[in-house]
Amino acid sequence: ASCMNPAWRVFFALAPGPRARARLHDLAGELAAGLPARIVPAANLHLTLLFVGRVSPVRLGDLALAGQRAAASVAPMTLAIARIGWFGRADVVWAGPARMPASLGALHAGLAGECRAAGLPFDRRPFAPHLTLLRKARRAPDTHDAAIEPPIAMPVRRLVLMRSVSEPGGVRYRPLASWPLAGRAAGS
Ligand code: 2AM
Repeated sequence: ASCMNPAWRVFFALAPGPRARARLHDLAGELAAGLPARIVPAANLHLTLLFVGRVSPVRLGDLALAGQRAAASVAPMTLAIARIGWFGRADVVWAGPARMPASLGALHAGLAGECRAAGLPFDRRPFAPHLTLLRKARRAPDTHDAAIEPPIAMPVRRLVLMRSVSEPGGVRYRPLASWPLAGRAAGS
């Protein structure tokens, strides 16, 4: 019965450390000036690698194996968050890398491959790495498509499996598990 086995809404993500988180939240505040929009709380800032969606918690073991395997083959990296963008359909203002770093693409592809092999669902749309800064932004900020100067350095050492939970105060993301990026850096 579905009431005994409710689905969880889960996704794989990268979480900014405290310095990057603070800078991203400051940037969100600047971008929100004069815009009808909602600032994403600092604690909620993340970069989604693969959106899995609704799955039964009985599949957590499979998700953990997929996450662990994908993380094991990619080296730690520092992302340069260098660009501001706006998804007009979703009313989202975001920050992200200016170009797709190879290691980030490899992590996304690895996760997708593991989830496919395990028969786990996931969003198959093309990967557009971003951290959502503002929601319900019905206009683009003036700095839409602008560079972030200097870029925000976001060191990434772990892959995180997150659960999205709706609470009275809004959505909240709870880390369920995480794995170190344990691959060797290219050329080393
Ligand atoms: P967004 O920030 O651009 O909305 C939790 O919902 C996270 O998963 C968010 O980072 C969200 O991106 C992302 N996501 C990716 N695909 C999604 C989908 N099909 N439905 C909901 N969230 C999705």
